[in-house]
Amino acid sequence: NYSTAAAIEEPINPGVTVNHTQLLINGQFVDSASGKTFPTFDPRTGEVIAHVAEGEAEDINRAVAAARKAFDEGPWPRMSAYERAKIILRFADLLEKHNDELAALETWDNGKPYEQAAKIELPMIVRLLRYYAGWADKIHGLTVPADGQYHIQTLHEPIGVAGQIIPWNFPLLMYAWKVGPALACGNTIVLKTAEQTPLSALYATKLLHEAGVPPGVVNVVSGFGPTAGAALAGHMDVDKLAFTGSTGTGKIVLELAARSNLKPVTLELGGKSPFIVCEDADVDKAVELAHFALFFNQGQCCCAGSRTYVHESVYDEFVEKAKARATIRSVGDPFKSGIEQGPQIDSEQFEKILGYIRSGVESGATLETGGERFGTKGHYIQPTVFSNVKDDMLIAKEEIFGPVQSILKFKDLKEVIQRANNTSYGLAAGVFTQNIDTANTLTRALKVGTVWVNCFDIFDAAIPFGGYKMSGQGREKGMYSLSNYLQVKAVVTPLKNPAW
Ligand code: TXE
Repeated sequence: NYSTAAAIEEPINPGVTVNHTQLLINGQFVDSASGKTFPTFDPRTGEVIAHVAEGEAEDINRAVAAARKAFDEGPWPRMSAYERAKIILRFADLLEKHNDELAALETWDNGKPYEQAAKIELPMIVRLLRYYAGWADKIHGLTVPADGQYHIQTLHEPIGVAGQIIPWNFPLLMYAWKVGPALACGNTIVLKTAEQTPLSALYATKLLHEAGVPPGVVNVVSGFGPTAGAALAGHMDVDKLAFTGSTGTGKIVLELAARSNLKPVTLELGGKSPFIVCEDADVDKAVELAHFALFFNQGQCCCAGSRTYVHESVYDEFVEKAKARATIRSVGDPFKSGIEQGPQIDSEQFEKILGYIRSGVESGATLETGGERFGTKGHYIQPTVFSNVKDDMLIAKEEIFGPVQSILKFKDLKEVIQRANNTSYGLAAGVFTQNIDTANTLTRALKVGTVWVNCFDIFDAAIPFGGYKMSGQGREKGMYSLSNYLQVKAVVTPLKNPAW
């Protein structure tokens, strides 16, 4: 709570050293072609953690060439799927072994609570890689009946060199969502990390090589979007692009892909997800879940429940309790045990969020609690709750990506469905009700890629994730992700002696 502000004045030592800051190309750590580096910062203090090699177009060219060679000539797509699975499983084992160091790097670079990184995210990553290792030797085509005397089969082949661009909010989890299915299908990869969080992917990919992945199969380039990212998206020799980030940048990379070689693109973009609390809800439970849905990861989740719609019959009680819950949210040094909320990722996001808070106040929403920076250093923001939010306010329309809950009132189901869907986003929704008919009505009516009923942020490896409308294209996780990384080849052979 706010009385702990003093606790952030003396940042806790992360207890880990940064050993890998170069680019990882063809199995080797190398400097960037230009020799340039850029700093990555500690969000707790704004101080530099390390200087990291800055990849640009020429480095992307080198990495793509290595990935191409590994795909066209190397063992990875040719080895038995079982051998590939064993390497992915060994990788998962090594991540598990280095759980605490990886979690510490993640917290240091990103600002998320260490306990969240170490006890939730790293285990999820390990689980997801084991899930995809399990798929590797179960990917196969079909025999297809057709008119005429033909034997027809489909071959499911890896697509080739996958370009992958990831954001900073879940650096290692986004890395795993991307590399897991691509590797299981036998592809090679060039992955560009977010400029705010380059560290954990370099460490993890070093472990992947220890696990036995051949050189050139996974190449990691740190660098900025308009240089390294754009070079990857627009590369003529990249066969597929997967992107997670903002909707604006999603449009740019889709255009770059189209203007270059028409590579297929999957996009996982922003959201403005409704969390709907119905009149029959247990208010205490709904408050806690809505709080989690919005504030988890400092509010930096693409699927954050950032429009909390509450039925008028329980609205006042809900607002009081949501305010009380936010007031006791423990904010502080993310390395400290029991801390629920650390700093925002960087000064840009910090300023953007404070700007949205000002806009909420100016547009007439009621600021119930919070609203200001927390402490005096770093990028901490007080858990903030607005009530009396109207659909046309900026805070109800745009992605804030911070610890700011907006509570809106509704009267009936038809109305809330219409309002929940009245957005260009369609990533996720939360539905809180005890009534099965209400739940069924809402889950079918909401135009979103995931509906969580009486739960939120359940991210099992097998559950597909992705958006309707401008929240994205395609699905990640689960079996659905495999098709992003496979080509289907139809093979047609005449049957010589069909009658036998
Ligand atoms: O995103 P960008 P930013 C949202 C969130 C946040 C806003 C801006 O609302 O406040 O986006 O964040 C790379 N060509 N999300 O600026 O720009 C970039 O280097 C190729 C939602 O960080 O989308 C990084 O690796 N690549 C989101 C990645 O794109 C480019 C997670 C994401 O950065 C590029 C993050 C270019 N021209 C932010 N420009 C989610 N869906 O979870 C940038 N990049």
